[in-house]
Amino acid sequence: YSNPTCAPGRNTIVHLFEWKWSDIAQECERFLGPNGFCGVQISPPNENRLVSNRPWWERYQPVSYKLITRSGNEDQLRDMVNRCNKVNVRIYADAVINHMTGVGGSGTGTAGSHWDGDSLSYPGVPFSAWDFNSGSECHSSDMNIHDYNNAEEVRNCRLVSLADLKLSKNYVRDEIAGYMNHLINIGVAGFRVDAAKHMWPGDLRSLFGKLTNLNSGVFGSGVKPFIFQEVIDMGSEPISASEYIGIGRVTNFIFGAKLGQVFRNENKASYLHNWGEAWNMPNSNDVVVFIDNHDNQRGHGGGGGPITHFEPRPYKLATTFMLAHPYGFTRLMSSYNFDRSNTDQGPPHHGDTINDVTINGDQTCGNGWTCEHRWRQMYNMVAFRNVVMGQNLQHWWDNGNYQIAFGRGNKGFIVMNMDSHSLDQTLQTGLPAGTYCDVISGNYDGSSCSGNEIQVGNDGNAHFSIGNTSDNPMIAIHVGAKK
Ligand code: LM2
Ligand code: CA
Repeated sequence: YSNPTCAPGRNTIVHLFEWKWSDIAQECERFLGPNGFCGVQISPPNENRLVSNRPWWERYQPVSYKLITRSGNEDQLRDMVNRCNKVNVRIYADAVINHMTGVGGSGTGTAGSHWDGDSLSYPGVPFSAWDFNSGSECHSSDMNIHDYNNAEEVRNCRLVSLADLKLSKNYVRDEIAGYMNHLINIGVAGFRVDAAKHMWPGDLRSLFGKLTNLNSGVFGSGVKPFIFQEVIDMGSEPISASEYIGIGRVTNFIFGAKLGQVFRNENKASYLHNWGEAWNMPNSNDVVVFIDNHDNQRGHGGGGGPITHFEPRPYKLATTFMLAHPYGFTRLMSSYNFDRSNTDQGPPHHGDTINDVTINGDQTCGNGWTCEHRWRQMYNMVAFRNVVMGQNLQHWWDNGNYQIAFGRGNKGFIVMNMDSHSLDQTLQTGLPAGTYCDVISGNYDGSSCSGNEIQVGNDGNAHFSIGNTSDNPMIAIHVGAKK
């Protein structure tokens, strides 16, 4: 389940957090397909609890596996999946399968199903009390998780009082597998598995064993879904991401934390010369990497203080480094603007309806949507990654401090200056001679560069100068943007 199943030549997904299915369908056609994105991580597509003021996190409280949410209904989901697949953009669903709603209270969900968090009754599935972990499995005083040093408690007790599903039970696995197989049948390519740390690796292995192969009409026969498990492992708890490797990929939270330190100038960029496994991270092919996610960008999930779109300069640098470097399968975050003193704030909306994503004349988004993936530096580096994929990192250069450069075979080269003085260097790029567009300062339109040009000589050398006060203190060139 570790193969991302991207269409050929595509290597990065983007989390279109809280987008409507109709907007994602359009985004696949007008932007993600043409710009070489592999796919989209979508918000949970299944029925969720209605919470007053509609915080984003209500979608992490399932009521049933009916495909009706604020993002759209099943017809709209199908239309999105079909239209995205048609332009070679895959859909990865966020699977919230560790739990149902918070306990206590009752109500109806986004598809009209009743739920009762006192008696643990979810007739829309149906699940009832004996499908949840109880005092026989969970031994904490109030059934909640308190001690992250106790693996059994973390997996059998309630995460923030969310009714904890008993995945050791075959019936529960069958209902969840039925939901996931329904999505597979519709044409999704895989899943982000929410709260994987809170489920036993063995239970997940059995559950995934019940999944069907991807829709052969789209993917051909015998292709398994891509599965990446959200395991927050910062290296300090008994539950480690390595327990989940082999079942599928895992989210690498150390990646964003460590790069955050470098691009906030708290740890020298020159140390990145051996970035990857040598930094005590899992193998490249076992991880999904990212700078921030929907939780830690607002202080949820315990991930802590990553660089986000609120700090655009280091965010663009860190993302560019991630996309230029061979380590991991890359995911971009695409956010909506929110008041940082309100970590609950849901997406832009009027009443109960999520607002459309609007597109400005310069390709950026409006209506409250941040669309980091539409920033030129981001999407041009997604293309860079596609061009250099499979090429070794070579010609590393640094000044022993915060200036670094490296190449990817004879396909691409990048130079970054996070120092407090300018960079003026002639460097070996490994690239064929010619005139290249710097894809950070501008675009290549097939014949000319709208930004700066870089000359690579017959010896592969090129001269780079980057001021230290620039908004984008970096230069990236690749053979796909050569005049
Ligand atoms: C995740 N990963 O393991 C998600 O990435 C994260 O966003 C989810 O938490 C979490 N697991 C459960 O799916 C979010 C949010 C929480 C929120 C839950 C449930 O970060 O704050 O908890 O979703 O909606 C909320 C309240 C909490 C309350 C709980 C249950 O914030 O105070 O607990 O609902 O009613 C009493
Ligand atoms: Ca659990």
